[in-house]
Parts: sequence; structure tokens; C-alpha cells
Amino acid sequence: MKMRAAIFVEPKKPLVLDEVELDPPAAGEALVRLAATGVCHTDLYTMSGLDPSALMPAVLGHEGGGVVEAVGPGVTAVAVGDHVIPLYIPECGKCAHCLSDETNLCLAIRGTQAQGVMPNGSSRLHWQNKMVHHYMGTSTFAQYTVVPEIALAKIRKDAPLDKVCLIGCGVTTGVGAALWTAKVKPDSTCAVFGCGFVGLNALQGCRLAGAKRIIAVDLSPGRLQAAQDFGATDVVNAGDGNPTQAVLDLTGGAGVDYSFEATGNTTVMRQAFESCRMGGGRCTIIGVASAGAELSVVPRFLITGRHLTGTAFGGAKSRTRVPQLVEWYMEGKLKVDDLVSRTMPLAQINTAFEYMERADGVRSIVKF
Ligand code: 022
Ligand code: ZN
Repeated sequence: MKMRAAIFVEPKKPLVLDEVELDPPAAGEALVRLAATGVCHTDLYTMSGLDPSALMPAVLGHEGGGVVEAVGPGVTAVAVGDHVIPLYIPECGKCAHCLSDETNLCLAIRGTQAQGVMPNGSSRLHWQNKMVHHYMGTSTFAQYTVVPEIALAKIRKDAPLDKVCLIGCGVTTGVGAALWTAKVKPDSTCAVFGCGFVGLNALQGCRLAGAKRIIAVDLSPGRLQAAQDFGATDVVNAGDGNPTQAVLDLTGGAGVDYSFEATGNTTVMRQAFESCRMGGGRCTIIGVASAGAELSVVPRFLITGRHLTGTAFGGAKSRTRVPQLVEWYMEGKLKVDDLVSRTMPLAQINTAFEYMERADGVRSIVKF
């Protein structure tokens, strides 16, 4: 079938809007009609020319929501009409990682996904008689996508897809970092470095976990204002001096029980690490640094019992947790609507990237 899609053709150039051919779902796959997709920094990074693993041409996008339109042979996990969120970390339920409590990084289709193809080694996408790569197994910058059934979370049908699509990446990444990677305890102290989309969600994850003190750190007064709506009890403007010292001062010199980094900047990662307390403090790196970046730490901070770890998709077992987060949103426990700054049609997707490059707004959503 033919569909409209935004195609990544060349680094540092706008996405090309054109008709793309999409093949029907093969065995174990489903065709999804997308209702909406978020536009994430990782898409922008892929377009920047700085990502050595970027494949072209490709249909980008990994924060979508839609409705199953058809299923391939042998599909049992989803059916036509189901509302779904595509997952860039699938959950097969059978691999060593799915069976482990320690990680959410399903191994089932990892190799082919990284190569921009479906598990059987071929692409469902074609343009100008050439193969087009899938992206993160999701390719949501298009009217339709084909994804493996193990990469679809089935969600309740009354949830607005143009909001809950954000649970497909940033919401789960931030909230999950607090709940499922760090496992924040009630009455604990937390600090979140970086109050963009993911940082705001880490803040609300700390709030949901029952933390008593939640310190937000950012350079922007506007973001620190938003941070208070997402659970911050204290704010630190990182431009007013050493933010690590400010966090230590706010915690009687000790540092916080849990710190989080949500910028991708290695200097900020070190600040977050040095802000957690000796004797069991935990720092969780959420931000994705550029290829080749290195992080230095002073070993003394480790031998005094600080933990340094990272998270992908908030440590969430995807098909299990995404529907649960949708429930929490529908019950009013989880804020999502306030994260949407702009909604636009696919034809305007390149303006969404312009806003993102200017750090203007929190999240743009493309509505099909
Ligand atoms: C997306 N991310 C952040 C914001 N939006 C994000 C976060 C983490 C990863 C990727 C994107 C990530 C961490 C660990 C991995 N990835 C797995 C690496 C591995 O398997 O060796 C990751 C994932 C998917 C892809 C690339 C990297 C891909 O499909 N191309 C989960
Ligand atoms: Zn993302």
C-alpha cells in the first residue's frame, strides 16, 4: 500500500515528505495505522550526522500510538482494532533478559532492529524503487507502520492516542527511571538534573514513589517552574554556581538518596553522580550521550558506596508496563497532557524539529 511518510534521506537536511510503499505484515507482524507520534531528541540526533549507526534512507519516529489494521500469519498477541503503542524495546517474554528481573533489554530481535530491518531480514518500506530502513523497529513518522507483535503494547481503547503516544518513549523513560531502575523509596530524597521532557517525567516518577524531597536542577527558570508542577519540592538554577554544592547544601551536606541525569551531557552526569550521598546513594543516567563521549568519575566517590548506573526506557518491561502507565494516566495519577506544547500535521514535522533545536516547548506531537 501507499502512504505518506517523512523520510530521512540526508544528515542535517529536513525530512522529505513523500509517498512510500509499505508491504503487508509478514508472519508475527502487525500493520498499525498511526494516530499520533511524538518527536524526540533521539530522532533529531539521528538526523544530526553525529550518529555513526544512523541508516539512510529511513522512516524515523519511535513515540507513536495507533490502531491495528491487519495482522500477519500466526499473530496472537494483538487483533484488528486493538489500540497499541509500538515499542522500541520489545518484550518477547522468553529470552534470558525477559526472564530476568534485572533488565528490560529484550534480546529477541535486537540484531535485525539495529540493522533497520524486520526479524526476517527484509524491510517492509520502499521508496523510489529502493529499500527504506525501519528505525528502532517502530518508524512512526508515517501514516502506517509494520511492527513485530512482540513490539506492541495493547492499551485501553478510551485512552487518547494523541497523548498516550508519549508513553512510547519519554514518559516511560523518566517515570520508569525512578520507579523501576532506581526503585525510589518512600520518604527518600531525590535530585533530577535536567528538566526537559524526560526530566519532568523523572520528577513525577519520584513523586509517585513517595519521595519527600525532590530537587530539580536546570539552567532555565521556565523549566524550573514546570518542574514544580511535576513534583519538585526545591529548585536549583545551575547557572547560579555549582549545582552539586547546591544539592549538598539542601540536604544538610549529605547529598540525596537518588540522583538522576536527564540531559545527555557528561559534565552534568558527573554533577548528578557527585550529588548522591555516600553509603548507598544511587545515581541513574537517563540521558543518551553522543557517540564517543566518555564520563570521568573520581574513584573515591565509588569506594565510599555510591552507585552509578543507567537506564533504557526506564527499565520498563515494555508490554507489561506501558498499559499500566496508560491506566495511571486515565486514573489521573500520571500527568501527560501538560507535556504537549504543540500538535501539528505530518506535513509540518520539520517545524517540530526547529522548535526542538531552539528548546522552545516541551514536546511536539504529530497528529495524523
Ligand atoms: C530514545 N532513547 C532515548 C530517548 N529516546 C533511547 C534510550 C536508550 C536506548 C536507545 C534510545 C538504548 C539503550 C540501550 C540500547 N538502546 C540497546 C543497545 C544494545 O542493544 O546494544 C537502543 C535501543 C534500540 C536501538 C538502539 C539503541 C535501535 O533500535 N536502533 C533500545
Ligand atoms: Zn525517544
